[in-house]
Amino acid sequence: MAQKLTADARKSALTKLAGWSEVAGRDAIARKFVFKDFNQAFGFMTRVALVAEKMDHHPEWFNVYKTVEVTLSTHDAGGVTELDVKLAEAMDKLAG
Ligand code: H2B
Repeated sequence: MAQKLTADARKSALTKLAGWSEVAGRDAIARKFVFKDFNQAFGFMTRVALVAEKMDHHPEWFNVYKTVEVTLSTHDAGGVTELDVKLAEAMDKLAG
């Protein structure tokens, strides 16, 4: 099972993930993506869903129109692991 990152490792990973930040009061990272319109936002979610399913690692997310708010945490580990960092990187790439 993926191991929870130490606070230092999490902070260090975040320096390479532009736009992502720690969630207050929870061992998780979050980013808000804002697209041009709903079509772009939903297309992003569809592409991420395919990656997430392949990774067997899934985001918590909330969509309103062109905004997608994402929280990543590894539920099985009770905090942020390398899987969350990998999924965050994939999301950044897919967001363009
Ligand atoms: N996604 C996330 N974010 N955390 C998990 O611990 C997790 C997951 N576990 N997707 C996976 C599915 C697990 O429940 C299945 C059984 O592999």
